[in-house]
Amino acid sequence: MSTAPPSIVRAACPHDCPDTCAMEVTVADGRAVKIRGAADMPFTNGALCTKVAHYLDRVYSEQRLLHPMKRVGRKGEGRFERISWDEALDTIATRFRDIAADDARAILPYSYAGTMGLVQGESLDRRFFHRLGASLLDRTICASAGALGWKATIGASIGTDPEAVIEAKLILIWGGNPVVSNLHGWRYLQEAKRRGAKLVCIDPRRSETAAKCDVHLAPWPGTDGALALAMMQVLIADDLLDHDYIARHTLGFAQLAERVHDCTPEWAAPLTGLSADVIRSLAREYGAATPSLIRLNYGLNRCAGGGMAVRNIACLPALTGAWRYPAGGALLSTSGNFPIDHKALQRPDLYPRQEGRPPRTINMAFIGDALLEARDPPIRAIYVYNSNPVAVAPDSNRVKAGFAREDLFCVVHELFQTDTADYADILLPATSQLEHRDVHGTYGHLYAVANFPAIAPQGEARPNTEVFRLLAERMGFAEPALFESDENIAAAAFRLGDRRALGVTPAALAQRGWGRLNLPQPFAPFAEGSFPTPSGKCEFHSSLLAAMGQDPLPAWHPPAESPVSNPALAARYPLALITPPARNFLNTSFANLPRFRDAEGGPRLQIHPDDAAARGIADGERLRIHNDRGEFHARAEVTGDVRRGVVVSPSVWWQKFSGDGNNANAVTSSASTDMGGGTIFYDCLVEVARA
Ligand SMILES: Nc1nc2c(c(=O)[nH]1)N[C@H]1C(S)=C(S)[C@@H](COP(=O)(O)OP(=O)(O)OC[C@H]3O[C@@H](n4cnc5c(=O)[nH]c(N)nc54)[C@H](O)[C@@H]3O)O[C@H]1N2
Ligand SMILES: Nc1nc2c(c(=O)[nH]1)N[C@H]1C(S)=C(S)[C@@H](COP(=O)(O)OP(=O)(O)OC[C@H]3O[C@@H](n4cnc5c(=O)[nH]c(N)nc54)[C@H](O)[C@@H]3O)O[C@H]1N2
Ligand SMILES: [Mo]
Repeated sequence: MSTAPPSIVRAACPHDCPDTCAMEVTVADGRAVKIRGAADMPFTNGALCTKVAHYLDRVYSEQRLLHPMKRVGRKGEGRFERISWDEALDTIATRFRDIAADDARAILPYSYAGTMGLVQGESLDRRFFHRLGASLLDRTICASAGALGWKATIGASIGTDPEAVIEAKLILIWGGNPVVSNLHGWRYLQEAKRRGAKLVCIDPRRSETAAKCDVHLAPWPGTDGALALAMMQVLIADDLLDHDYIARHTLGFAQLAERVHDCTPEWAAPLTGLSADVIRSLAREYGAATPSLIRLNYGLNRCAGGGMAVRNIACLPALTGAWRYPAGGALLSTSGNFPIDHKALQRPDLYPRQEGRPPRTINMAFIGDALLEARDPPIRAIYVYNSNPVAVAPDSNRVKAGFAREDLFCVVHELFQTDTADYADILLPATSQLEHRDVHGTYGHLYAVANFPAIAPQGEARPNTEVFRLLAERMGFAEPALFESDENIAAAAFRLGDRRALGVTPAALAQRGWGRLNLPQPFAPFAEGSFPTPSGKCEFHSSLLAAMGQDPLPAWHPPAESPVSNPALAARYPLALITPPARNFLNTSFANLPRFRDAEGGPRLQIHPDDAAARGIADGERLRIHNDRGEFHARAEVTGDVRRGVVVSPSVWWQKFSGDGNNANAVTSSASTDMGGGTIFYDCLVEVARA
């Protein structure tokens, strides 16, 4: 018995993906009955990916957490008992007050990109913990190395307009797998191919994307920096340069030329595992093509030299002048185009100034070490939201040991009972994107997208912002900034009136659901130089790195774990493991729901036939993948899609759905990248045996 005609509500895909789709939700009788990509938003183009097309599975899953709970079992066991919101909030406020009376820095917020929304991801949460004087969190787990390498060279997270790439003639897809992780961006790359562009994929394995490109080059993981240096050497030696662009728009060319003088293809060949001929022809082809584009992604920044690798690659288009063309240049992220006032959203000024208590920052990537080893003060409470650290952080045995500390007070705010939730003392139910207000920038295109609640919260679920308003009240905080409404935060999230202002007013954004940034179309950001670096030039010689006391020039930073850089370790653990995003998961989101688990078919390990034969491994057998840090199990997929010496396990599985209670992060390393304090997930030696 329908009482009202169905209505359509505008929404934004909240997930950590460069595509940030605009969506339309059909609601009938208070229930969301259909979700689809907005047809009028150019980048979304009416389509959703295989995951979010089934977002209603997630919203209405019987696994949703529907009311607050407290732990009754052991930590990690996952046994809980229902309590009221009042009891949950009072418990948290009491514990926080007790701890803060000694030193509030013993309280740690822990969040990442469960939602990329500016309201639910970085507003009242940050304001609350700033006001409390809690430890600050350095959010490094994904992109901090590459982002810094890019920034040192280009100045900000700005690059080629992803809609302009269709006119490119040569495209290097480098350390990314857009068919899986940037599907809407892939549509434009494919259109370029249809118009005659040659696509070259640089990836240690034949990914879904590599299979659709004209050429696939498979370097050893973590060696992209050497490949890019050798390309520069060839461009310079063969004079495939745009001298006018270099003279007017770059800094430090002479020093760069000297630095790469000996980085010949013959030098790079044994490091990368590619032949000198292949490297030389790649460089020559790159130097000759106009316009040429590099679509890089963060896959290549998850290694010890990840920051410098991105930096070296970012130098290439300035040498050839590819930035002159809207379709040329390079693209890592578009996020720096958005006029977002992070300070106004997050209000770091609320942090109390206390004698002898400077703010303390914890690197999220190494949360296991922090929980087990941090002193002055030790971490006594952790509040996790928008993240699943027990499953996604490296070296998970350490992470689990940290979360298992009996004296640690742990709050988890979640939609589902994740691996992390199992360690909570207080577990709070969170709303899905269809149940709260938000507004989004993105890192993969040039449109802002708005999100409106389509349905009432499921059960007693509450948005992040609402929980922080309630906690602020219980803590006795009085600052109005801690109680601002979601609507007001959304309306003020984008700075209006500056050069890169939104092309629409907040009212129009709310009405239409999306709006393109006020940038020319097509947009060639550095055609006339004007790089957002201190010098205004593309900095081959980086003033930023020099000021940080680091090598100011492009350099070779080898992987931490490889046969060339660490032969002793490789003698025991000869295979390089990479664990890239699985098509049907979004990090660990979706990986608990049957539809997506079935589609992935269980944890698997791709291994080359020669490596399998040497270990007596047959296709389909259960394997134990191990090193000194730990082990996980997966089913063998014997395939020529990976190069000899490299094994691949699409990720990130929930530990509790993996059969053996571990996922790939049981073996990944918690060493840090060369810059930005990032993670080295794909820089990891293992051995493999039949389980
Ligand atoms: N379906 C799906 N989409 C996603 C995600 C997901 O989990 N699932 N995750 C999202 C997130 S959080 C992010 S950060 C983005 C991007 O996430 P990224 O981690 O950049 O992942 P991909 O774009 O899939 O690119 C990874 C590719 O890099 C390759 N690779 C690994 N190591 C190296 C290396 O050393 N050198 C080179 N050249 N290649 C290497 C891998 O084999 C893989 O094919 O994707 C987002 N989109
Ligand atoms: N081995 C390996 N490990 C990896 C990677 C890899 O490629 N290989 N990728 C790394 C990368 S790139 C990243 S970005 C990280 C990602 O790590 P995370 O950002 O932790 O991503 P998810 O695993 O998706 O966990 C996000 C959680 O937030 C919850 N959530 C969503 N919306 C809300 C909300 O509104 N409120 C609250 N309270 N919770 C919400 C979701 O239910 C989900 O459980 O993982 C990293 N880990
Ligand atoms: Mo990420």
